[in-house]
Amino acid sequence: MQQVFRPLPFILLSLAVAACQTSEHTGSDIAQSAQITAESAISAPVQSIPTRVHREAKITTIAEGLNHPWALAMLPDGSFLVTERVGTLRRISADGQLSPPLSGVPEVFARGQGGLLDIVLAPDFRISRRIYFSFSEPGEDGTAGTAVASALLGDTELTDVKVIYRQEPKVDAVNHFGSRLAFDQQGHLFVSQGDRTLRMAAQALDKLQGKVVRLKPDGSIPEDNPFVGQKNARPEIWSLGHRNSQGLAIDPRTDKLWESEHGPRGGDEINLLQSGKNYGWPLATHGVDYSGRPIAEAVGKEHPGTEQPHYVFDVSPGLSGMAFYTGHPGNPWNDSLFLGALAQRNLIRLKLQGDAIVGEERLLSELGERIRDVRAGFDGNLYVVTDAEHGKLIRIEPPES
Ligand SMILES: [Ca+2]
Repeated sequence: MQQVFRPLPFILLSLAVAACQTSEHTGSDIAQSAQITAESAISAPVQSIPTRVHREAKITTIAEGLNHPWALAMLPDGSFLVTERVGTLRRISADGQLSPPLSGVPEVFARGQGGLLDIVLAPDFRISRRIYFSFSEPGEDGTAGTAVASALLGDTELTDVKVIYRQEPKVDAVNHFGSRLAFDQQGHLFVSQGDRTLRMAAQALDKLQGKVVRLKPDGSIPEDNPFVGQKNARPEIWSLGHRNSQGLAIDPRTDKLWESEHGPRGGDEINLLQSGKNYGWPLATHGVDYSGRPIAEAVGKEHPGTEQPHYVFDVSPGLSGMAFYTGHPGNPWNDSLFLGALAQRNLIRLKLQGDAIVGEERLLSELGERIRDVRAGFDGNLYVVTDAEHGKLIRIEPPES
């Protein structure tokens, strides 16, 4: 059984935001910069990170006034696509101009935690102009299910919109839709989905809730998926036993699939997902019920036949979108995994050595914002969206060594 890695040698860096002021307007005129100066306060020396770091990261609010933005994608021309949970998709120019909502987005179930969720570009986007997005799809009688659509991106509209995957049967529950999307280097599309608060559904191979599924780009099912041909099992399934996964990313160095998920009260997890494996929920969890009582279905932190998390947070940050930052040798943030924290309102940086997590740092705490998504741009910067009624798109220029 895999050892549970706790955030052992902690590196606590306190970030002092010298200034971060934005106006109430949208557009390039509001793009004001704020310097973050970090002074290290080291609790334990770690070889991989210098014991004294002089670093400056620069944050810039590119746009604001977004209605609960959920995900972002950077386009090759430096502009952005941003989903808003209510069901709108906007383009934001590199200098912060917001477009009106693009037409062609399907109707979404914008209740509870549902709505328009993740967005990614097709691997061949520069040629195809195709995008993929996930959403809560309304069904009959108030039911809903996580779904994925692809479409061609135009200047003001989506065309050739195809729903390539949908959770059927739909269920009457408004939370735990997930969801994130990630393409591996072979072009498989992975989709994370929450358990819809129907806990034992996450263990049922004939149900799609609480699963990560693996698809071809047209939505068809790869022949080498682990449960293809198995009776009473859905062939889309890649891994099972997930509670509510709102982070999914491929490590560009290894092509391994990493996933984050919300624990109940405590026990937020990071998992490395492998074909056909069971990640435990609700039979095994490091968290407890919101009441403080044990999870009724849980045997404990471990259960035979299930995988332990690669990394677990005893106190829940509220993990959302995540992104690898690699390929920048010499940069202090090279080989890091970034995760948005909703409940703890900051950005988590996990320092990596191979697959091992060897240090943890919190950024943007002084903003006090729920970080819903984070992406690494092709320009070497990080981008986040903040989940709020007047949410923001923020650029973070990494420190220099
Ligand atoms: Ca688990």
